[in-house]
Amino acid sequence: VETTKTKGADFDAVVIGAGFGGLYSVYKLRNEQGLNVKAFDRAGDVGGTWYWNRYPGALSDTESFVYRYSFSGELLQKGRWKTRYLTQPEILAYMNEVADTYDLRRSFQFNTRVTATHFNDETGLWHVTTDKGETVTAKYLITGLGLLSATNTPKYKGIDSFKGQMLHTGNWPEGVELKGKRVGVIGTGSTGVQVITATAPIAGHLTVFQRSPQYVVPIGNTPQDEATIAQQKANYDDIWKQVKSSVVAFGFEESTVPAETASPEERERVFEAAWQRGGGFYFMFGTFCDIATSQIANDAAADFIKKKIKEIVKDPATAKALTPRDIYAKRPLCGNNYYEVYNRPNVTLADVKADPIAEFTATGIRLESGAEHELDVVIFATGFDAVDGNYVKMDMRGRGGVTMRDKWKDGPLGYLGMMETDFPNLFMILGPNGPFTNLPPSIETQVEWIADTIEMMEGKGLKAIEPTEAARDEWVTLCRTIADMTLFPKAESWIFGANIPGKKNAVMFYMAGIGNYRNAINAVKDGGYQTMIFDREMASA
Ligand code: FAD
Ligand code: NA7
Repeated sequence: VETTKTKGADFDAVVIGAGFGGLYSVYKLRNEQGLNVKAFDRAGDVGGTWYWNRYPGALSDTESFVYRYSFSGELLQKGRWKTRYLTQPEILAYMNEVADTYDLRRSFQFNTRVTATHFNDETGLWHVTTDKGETVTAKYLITGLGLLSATNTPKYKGIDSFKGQMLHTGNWPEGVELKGKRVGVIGTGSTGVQVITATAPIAGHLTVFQRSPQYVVPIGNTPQDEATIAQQKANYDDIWKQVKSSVVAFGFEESTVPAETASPEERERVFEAAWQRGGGFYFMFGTFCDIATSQIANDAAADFIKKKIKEIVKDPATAKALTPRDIYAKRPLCGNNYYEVYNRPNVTLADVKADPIAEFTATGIRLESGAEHELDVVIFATGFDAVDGNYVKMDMRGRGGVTMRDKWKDGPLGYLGMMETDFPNLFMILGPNGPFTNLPPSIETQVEWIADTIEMMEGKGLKAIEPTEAARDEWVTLCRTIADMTLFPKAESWIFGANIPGKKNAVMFYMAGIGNYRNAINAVKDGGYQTMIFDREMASA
């Protein structure tokens, strides 16, 4: 059992979250560095995203061989999967295996929500308070709260009068039975696409309430044979090297060929091959290099998908309603025969942009036109208050009592996607202005940087580290500049906070890829942390 090194503190570090980020933090800081760590999660066990999202069809859209940690050769060789993508039960089993292998669970207190984190100027410690009424103190605070974790449920008139069952995909209970039921799904993002395609074959009737039509390419979730898996396991050194120096970290080489200058035949050939191969990020980044940056290239990709919708969907009015009118610049989606679902006799598409939801009634949903949809179950696939959602839910206070809610009132800010001014020794995993990639490799990258930084602090006997305002501002400006070089800001989605009513539009990601991101953060470390202030109170005294 570890003893606390920090004088006057209960623990050296508090970790919040038991997902990929939190688990690895406990491993690095406790198992490797011998710090005394206390960790919390409001969930009943490990898993994070994969603990909460148990809806039918829940699946990674990162391929199985790279939706995992890279740090342990032992874990990599033990990896088991059957298909190209991982189902939620497989990922949850994997997270449990990680926790068991490294004895991580004993540092966690589950079913415990952290309600407040206050930095004490006098002691230089974090005071972490939970919904159980207890407060612990620690020198370091590592938050792995998840960037797609605070669920968003729209408020509808009459919602309390609905007598059926209401479920959010991101908080899915055990034992839900949809077979034969009249099911309504609100939302057609990544999650909606998965839950819709999984529910259509089992529901008595499925009504999809679609606000924005989406570009959805096939996922291509084929079985994977043992030989392919063995080959991937044998090549992990090269695979991770490629992943960590790539852009989106999805385990394929991004294209270097522009669509802008490709002939129509060449575009058709490449898009068709990608359609057959499957994968949302592959379709956007593996086909041509300019789909996310050139309007011409983007139109070409969008037109290809629109043509597919017309070919697949038999009823012309439904096909039209399913056809996106905006550009192709949200998180790229993929699904299992998504558009085909709408050819089924038991599926109805309700276009709630044309005819918005007016209210919930006791028996279902009434649209503004007066049309009524009778439902036994309503599934909210309405997404998350992304990136800062779980941060502003907590009462977070830094130096002088400054609150995070106040600092981030015009949008969340972060230095290197991990730190914020006036919040010393706070390290946010997937915090604002971090990388936009397949996430486990980015999470590992950040946790390793955090652990190295803490090791440096302990080695030098330093008390506090925080970024300068100039460095933070420069990073935020850089993220804005990079985002503006892409088409992403032109589409309304959670990537810029557009999905939450009243949320200010802000740049929340570093979009120059994991390779550049790793170089940038390692330059700060290797350069001796010139952009940081150490032991600020002592410096000014
Ligand atoms: P999470 O796994 O979200 O864990 C955060 C944890 O913090 C949660 O367990 C939560 O309960 C806890 N927590 C938050 N606030 C508090 C508090 N105040 N007190 C106590 N506990 C708290 N990413 C990909 O790269 N590829 C994919 O294919 C992919 N598919 C996804 C599919 C779905 C349905 C969703 C929702 C997300 C998907 N993601 C995917 C993103 C996914 O969230 C990340 O890949 C990764 O799991 C994030 O890990 P994390 O540890 O940062 O956060
Ligand atoms: P998303 O991508 O934010 O999708 C949410 C969906 O819900 C989207 O279709 C929204 O329509 C719709 N929505 C949201 N609010 C409403 C209201 N009030 N009325 C009708 N429809 C609404 O969330 P996901 O969970 O699918 O995916 C998030 C990420 O998690 C994903 O990228 C994966 O990484 C996992 P809109 O498009 O805003 O018109």
